[in-house]
This record gives sequence, C-alpha cells and structure tokens, in this order.
Amino acid sequence: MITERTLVLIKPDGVKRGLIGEVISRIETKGYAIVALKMMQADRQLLEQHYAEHAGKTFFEPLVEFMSSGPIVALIAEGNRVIEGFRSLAGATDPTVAAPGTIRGDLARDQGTKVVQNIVHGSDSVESANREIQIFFKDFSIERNT
Ligand code: DAT
Ligand code: MG
Repeated sequence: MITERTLVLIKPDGVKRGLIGEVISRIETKGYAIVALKMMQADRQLLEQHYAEHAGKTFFEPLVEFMSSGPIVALIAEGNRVIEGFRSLAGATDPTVAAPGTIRGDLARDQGTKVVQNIVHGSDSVESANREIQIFFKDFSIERNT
C-alpha cells in the first residue's frame, strides 16, 4: 500500500477561534502522522497559486482576502489514503450542511460572508496534494505521492 501525504491548512477563522489544537487533535486521533507544520501569513501571490483552480469565480477575490486576513497553520499529514481520509474528517465545503462529527460540521457555520469560512483546507487528489505541498513547503520531498 502506498503511503500518501496531504496538505492541510487551518484557515484564519480556525486560528482566530483557537481551534489549532482541536484540528490537529482530530488528525492525530484518527491515526495520521503530522510530518511538517508551520504557522504563517499567506500573501496574495501564494494564495493565487494555491487557489488557481478557482480564478475567475465570484468568490475568488473574497477567498484570497479572507485567507490573507490573519495567520494560518500549514501542515502535511501522512498515512494510507490520508487525502480522502482528511476530506472525510473535514466534511462538506458548506458548514451548514457538513455532517455533525466533522470539523466543518461541528466547528463552523454560515457567517453570511461572500466566501464560505470553514476552518480547514485539505487537498482533493494526489495531483493537488503534490502541487500544494510544493507551494507551502518548497523543500519537502514529494516522492511518496508519485
Ligand atoms: P473545498 O475547500 O471543500 O475543497 P473548494 O475547493 O470548492 O472547496 O473551494 C475552496 C474554498 O472556497 C472553500 O473551502 C470555501 C470557498 N467556497 C467554495 N465554494 C464557494 C461558493 N460557492 N461560495 C462562496 N465560497 C465558496
Ligand atoms: Mg478544494
């Protein structure tokens, strides 16, 4: 079985609300390993790269503004099927309908903002994970996801 890595971001809403420990705890309790971790301020250039797939959408500009509105935590989690597994822990994009028991379902709600604020980001495929890990952790090897 091939071990995977995924990029997780704890977004500014998660950091502001003091949920760094809660999110990390859920990842570790599930059994995934955290193999890289940093707190940082993401700038526009980094976020435009990270969210390139959403360029041109109505929520793109609010998304970049929100994600640069305060510190975030970036981490790499590792384990078999961690990409799918973290998406499952995170829950649906819209926190109003995200299942209870998930990070977004338990910890977030609609704030009436132009962009959905939902505590965490998780890569959605091996290709995305490799690309995003390179953006946030330039020196980190990607060999395990290839
Ligand atoms: P996810 O974070 O679940 O992978 P995504 O990649 O489609 O979701 O979108 C990135 C983020 O942008 C998402 O976490 C919240 C916000 N977002 C997505 N769709 C939106 C929409 N229709 N209106 C407002 N914000 C949205
Ligand atoms: Mg996404």
